[in-house]
Amino acid sequence: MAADRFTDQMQAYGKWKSTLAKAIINYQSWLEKNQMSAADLELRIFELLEQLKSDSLTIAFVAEFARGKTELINAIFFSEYDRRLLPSEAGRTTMCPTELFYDTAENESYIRLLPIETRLEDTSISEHKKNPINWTNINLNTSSSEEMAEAFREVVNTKPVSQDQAHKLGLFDPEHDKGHINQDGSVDIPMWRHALISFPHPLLKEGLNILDTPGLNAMGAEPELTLNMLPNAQAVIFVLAADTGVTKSDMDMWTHHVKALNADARHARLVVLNKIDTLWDELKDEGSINSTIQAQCGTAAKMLDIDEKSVFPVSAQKGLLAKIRHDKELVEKSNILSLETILSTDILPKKQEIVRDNIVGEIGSMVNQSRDLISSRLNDANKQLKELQSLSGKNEDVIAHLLKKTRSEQAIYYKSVESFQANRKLFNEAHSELLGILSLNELDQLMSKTRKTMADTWTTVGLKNSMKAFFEVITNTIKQASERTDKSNMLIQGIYRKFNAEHNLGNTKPKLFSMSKYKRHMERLYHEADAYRKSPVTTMTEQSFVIKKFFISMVSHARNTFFNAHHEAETWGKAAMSPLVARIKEHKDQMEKRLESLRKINESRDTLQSRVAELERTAGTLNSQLADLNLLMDTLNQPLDSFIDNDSARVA
Ligand SMILES: Nc1nc2c(ncn2[C@@H]2O[C@H](COP(=O)(O)OP(=O)(O)O)[C@@H](O)[C@H]2O)c(=O)[nH]1
Ligand SMILES: [Mg+2]
Repeated sequence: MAADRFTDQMQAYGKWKSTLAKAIINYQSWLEKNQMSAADLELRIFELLEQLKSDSLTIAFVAEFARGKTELINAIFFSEYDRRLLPSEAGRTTMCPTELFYDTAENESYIRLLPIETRLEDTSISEHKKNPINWTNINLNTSSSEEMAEAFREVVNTKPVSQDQAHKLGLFDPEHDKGHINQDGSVDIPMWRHALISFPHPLLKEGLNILDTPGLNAMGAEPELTLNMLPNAQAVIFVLAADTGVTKSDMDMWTHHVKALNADARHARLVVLNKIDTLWDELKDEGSINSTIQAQCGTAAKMLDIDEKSVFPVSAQKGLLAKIRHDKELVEKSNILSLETILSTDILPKKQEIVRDNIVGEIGSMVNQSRDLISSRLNDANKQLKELQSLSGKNEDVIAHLLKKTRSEQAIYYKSVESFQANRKLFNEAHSELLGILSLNELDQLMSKTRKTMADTWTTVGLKNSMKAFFEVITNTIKQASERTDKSNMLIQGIYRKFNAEHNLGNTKPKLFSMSKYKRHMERLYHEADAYRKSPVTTMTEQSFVIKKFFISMVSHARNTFFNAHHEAETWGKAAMSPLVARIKEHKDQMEKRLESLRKINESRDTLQSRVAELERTAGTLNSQLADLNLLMDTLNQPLDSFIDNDSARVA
């Protein structure tokens, strides 16, 4: 059934990744075998392999509570358990963000739950994740879907606490939540702040991560969701429900947490209109039902200010039921498959493109570099071969003349290497300046100052001002770093151009550095901070601890961004010159070898024949090395199997 399509695509993607990993390992052994490896190359290859291993695809479901997020997850990913795997129910108790994934480092399947009280601490969820001891662990028996579903119920567990305690945790507003007070005056709150669920489901094993988020209220209280988890997801699925239409809190959710997320083309954002079964009316014909559904999609699109075609009407509940019962007609009617198709035809290829750009791009340029080097060796061997062959039967003068000519060529070459070294120094200086600007020392000072001002400030105006000051410094730092980057890029391009032109070294191009990614990141952070400040949640909870927590995590997020920028700039600076340096060394070795063999031939003419034979052997070896590399390159550029199949299927 076509329902398996997303699963198929995920599997094809997993296969593609393991082929890629194999090719990288082959390259690694090729380098070793041919004595072309170096410590920095080894390290980079190791890092790339690790990156590939930990690659994951995150799909986040975001909406106000009770729109059917969890049911949708059940229907799309977990229908083969023949039951409702994750608890989905009416009411607003599901307030615990849940991550579903497969933890390759652990042998066991588990649910880990972080107690709700940890909200009051400054420790972020990602810090807690490093420390399993802070979590309550439940082992999962994956051989029984009943037992699994039962265990998952713990995630939505609640407990009664005093109104005061609930208020402190940001889970109770005395003005709005009067209706939720129990008879004894207590209030039910969720037991858990965050849930991690790991089990070896085929999709999760392929690297799928699913993030099920709670409603607006809890979203606002967990800055990490807004600042970290959602922006990092490849796809965010925003869910509306046909029975409620677009309410004010849906709009708030959309405006403050989802709308800004689609900042770049690599992150997909889908809008789903769920529960269309509530519009199925047996007294109406199919045509008029469909036009009612379409009209609702249209209204939703207009309110969210998006294209009408981007709203997918589905029924998660009927989709799940139909899949369990293998009721094709109902599956069709629930429209759940069209959503799956989008996931596999839109989101997965995007994800593959990212991996291709990052990993294949880098390893590809390493292979290319090796290829350039081998071709230049081959060129040189062939040139020498011709030279020596033409010497046979010539007198000593000719050889002596050639020797002299080669020596003077060598002298010129050494001169230009000197000028290269001087330029390289200039580049290194510019690069150090760039690293200085991105250095965390200064930034840390600013950050601790900002933290302090924020911690001492209790008014929104005060927080706003310190945030403004903070971003002013950040913007300025990024501006300076961009200028230094431009300068470094220009210098390095000049060096390459000059050397290529002088020595006819082909078209070796340097890798350039760019700050734009980090700039965009900070702009988004600013936007988030601004939206957060205006969010109704912050006034609703009227607790500055929530706001403060938000700004504090925002500051550490900014620090992370600079840390990454610094790291990338550092790695870049180290690697930027290496292709050229390798070519220079190679050229120098070749010249020395050539001189050496001319000298020997000059001493004894017998050497000529054996030297020619040796060069012929060398050329043979180089040719087969080139063939190896070409094969490797083909493997790296291989497209995803089933993407091709789909294309041809579509044409057929
Ligand atoms: N009629 C109908 N009800 C649904 C559908 N999807 C979910 N529900 C119901 O809506 C309620 C909330 O669903 P849930 O998945 O827990 O929503 P969440 O809070 O967004 O995760 C539950 O009672 C579900 O049974 C649907 O497609 N049609
Ligand atoms: Mg839910």
